Amino acid sequence: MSRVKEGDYQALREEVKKVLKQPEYDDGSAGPVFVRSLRLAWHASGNFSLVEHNGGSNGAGMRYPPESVDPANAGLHHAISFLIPIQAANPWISHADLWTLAGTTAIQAMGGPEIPWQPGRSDYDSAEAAEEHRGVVGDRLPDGALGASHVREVFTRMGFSDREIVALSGAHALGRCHRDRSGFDGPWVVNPTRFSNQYFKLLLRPIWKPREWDGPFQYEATVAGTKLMMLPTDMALVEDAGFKPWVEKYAADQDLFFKDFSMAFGKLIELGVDRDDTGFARLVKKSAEQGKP
Ligand code: HIF
Repeated sequence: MSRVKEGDYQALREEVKKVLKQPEYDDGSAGPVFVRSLRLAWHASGNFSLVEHNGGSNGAGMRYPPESVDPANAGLHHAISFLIPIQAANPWISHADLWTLAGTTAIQAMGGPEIPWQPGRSDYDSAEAAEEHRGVVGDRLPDGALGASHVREVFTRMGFSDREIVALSGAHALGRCHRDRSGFDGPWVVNPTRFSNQYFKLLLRPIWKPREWDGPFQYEATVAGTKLMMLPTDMALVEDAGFKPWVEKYAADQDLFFKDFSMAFGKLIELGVDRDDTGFARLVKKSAEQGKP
């Protein structure tokens, strides 16, 4: 990996693009796991709570226990290992910035929209990570086995509307579930390395049946010879009266989906990032100080 000039994020995006192609891995691309790692980015953002004002993508606490050993994050070490050479050659960028940059670069490289991104996130050390996430990991991250009220609760807590929740869920056009990670199995769409509105089109088709197997409850259908899947949380989007109209709109209008996804995802990766006037992101202060008047 090459070292690029400090602050040259465009050059760093090119470095990320070089590691996207991984012929031996999954469907041949590191892109989907980078995006899920927007649980490294998202993930880190995904356990953010507006109420308690901690978690979020600032800090990159995912590198340390308890988050690094949280089963909800299983498999994300793949994303970390693909990014290590870039981080090693460019120690000037924080992990939290690199992970968010990698995820957004991957989405665009796979045919998706450009996502607004700015640098400035700082990393925690291991003690800060443990303190920041004490008692909050696990119950914050969404559980794919649950229904619409769970999805709405998790995302409303992060400040997202029904429209934004449905748009974000379109990320499941990428990648797949792995038996040895979540217990679920299979991709959502036929071409899981191409960002598109396929996921919404498929959700609306009356093809989904409960899968009969020894794994966790999920739906399955065979399309163009490929076995596809939906999680209960995916199916919840067409079962809920607040979510379904957005599934229909995004299935009919890919441009609208791309526009809404870009805004919602841009918002997701800014959660928990407090910027000062210069754009530098401070670590969010912890409960001890928050409790003071
Ligand atoms: Fe996912 N998601 N996600 N997801 N996700 C999985 C995989 C991916 C949920 C559950 C799962 C979002 C929200 C939710 C991606 C992107 C995003 C897996 C399978 C599960 C179970 C993991 C495995 O077995 O490897 C739930 C319940 C969500 C809330 C509704 C995000 C929208 C905000 C955050 C999002 O961007 C991607 C990409 C993958 C594929 C990863 C891969 O390794 O291929």
